[in-house]
Amino acid sequence: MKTTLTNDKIENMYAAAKEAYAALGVSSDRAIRDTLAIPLSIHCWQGDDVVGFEGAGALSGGGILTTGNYPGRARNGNELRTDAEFAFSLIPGKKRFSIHSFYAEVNGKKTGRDKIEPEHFAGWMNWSKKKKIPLDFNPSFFAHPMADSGYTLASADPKIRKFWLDHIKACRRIASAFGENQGSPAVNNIWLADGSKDYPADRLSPRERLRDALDEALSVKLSPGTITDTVESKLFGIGSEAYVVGSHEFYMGYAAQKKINVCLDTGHFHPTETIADKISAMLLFIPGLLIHFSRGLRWDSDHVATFSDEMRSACQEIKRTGAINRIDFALDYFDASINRIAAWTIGARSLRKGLLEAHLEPARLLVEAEKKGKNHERLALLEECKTLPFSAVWDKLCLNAGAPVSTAWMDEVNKYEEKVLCKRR
Ligand code: RNT
Ligand code: ZN
Repeated sequence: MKTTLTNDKIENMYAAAKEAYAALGVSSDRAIRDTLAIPLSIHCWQGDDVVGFEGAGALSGGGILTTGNYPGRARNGNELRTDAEFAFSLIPGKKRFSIHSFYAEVNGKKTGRDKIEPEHFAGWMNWSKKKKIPLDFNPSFFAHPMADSGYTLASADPKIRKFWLDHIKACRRIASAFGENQGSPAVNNIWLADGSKDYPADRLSPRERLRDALDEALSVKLSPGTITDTVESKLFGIGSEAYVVGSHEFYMGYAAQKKINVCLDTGHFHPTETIADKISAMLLFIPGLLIHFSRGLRWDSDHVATFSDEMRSACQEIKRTGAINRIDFALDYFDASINRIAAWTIGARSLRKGLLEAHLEPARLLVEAEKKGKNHERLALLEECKTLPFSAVWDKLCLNAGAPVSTAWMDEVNKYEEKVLCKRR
């Protein structure tokens, strides 16, 4: 889609915007710089509909579901990496890439999830090093026969529990190898769907078993500074409508006790519950947060993330709390009904926008108004901010980062679709 924005126009509009923000005590140059420096962890699984490389068909189980069959799903590591690189070129600022354990490349050999090793991720680690894209990791407790009962680490069956315990231990070693390889910690995010469709008679025992399993897995010491252990809760999923073992309260308590990070997925709460207000409260008790930006829509928690009020207020809260360096920003959704590269790009550009907007807030003035008891001024300022020339600063950010400005990226996606994606049959 054509954009009429030439570089000259962008610079001129930016100059005027810069003055408008400066009048409120905000440096837009600095906002752009600081925003671009924040790494966004892009989730690999949007690129292949959460199928992975184990030879499975469509995603099944684990309370999550991909729908749609838009052409061009990535079918192997090379396609997924090539697609990701292309998407990265459309997304301004620093990027990371998050992969699941079932994206292991085992060269046709059958390797159980309980036996995967860092060497099965050599392709990923070489790519990561070459492209300077740090990796994050996720054990995969779904889409597997050992997860068919609906229970994994919380299973009452010791054989099943042992299998998943070996899996999580293997995953932590792999994440730590990523951290070693990239010289900075890899986030290892633990999410499991264990739960039940209808009201259980015993809610406690599975939670005790999950706690004990996590205790055992996390007690394995790894090189310091190579891994950030994180736990992700959920309110309900498909087939776990009545009960999820790893609920918010469960992991909040667990993480506070163990001093590990919590992952807040924006789609994992009651449909009217949002995460912004949780941030300052949780950061008092745990070292940090991973945020999975997603978009809940009715029963689904995994629609493409957009520049929504929820995303914007989460970014605002994080900036206000002064906690940017304690947050890992990530995307988590999967939509197979649209071009997958566009899906990545829409979510990531929106999140970058949310962060920029938060950096452009006249924080000092807002706090001053509040301290003086002038809450009408606080509200008035917030309202005025909504119509400041934000898009001029956003366009300038894209220009500075060498990323396509405005709608220009959509043409690129269409060309790639024709040249590359449509040839995958
Ligand atoms: C599912 C969780 C989880 C997954 C990924 C694939 O509800 O949000 O993070 O989406 O691990
Ligand atoms: Zn998630």
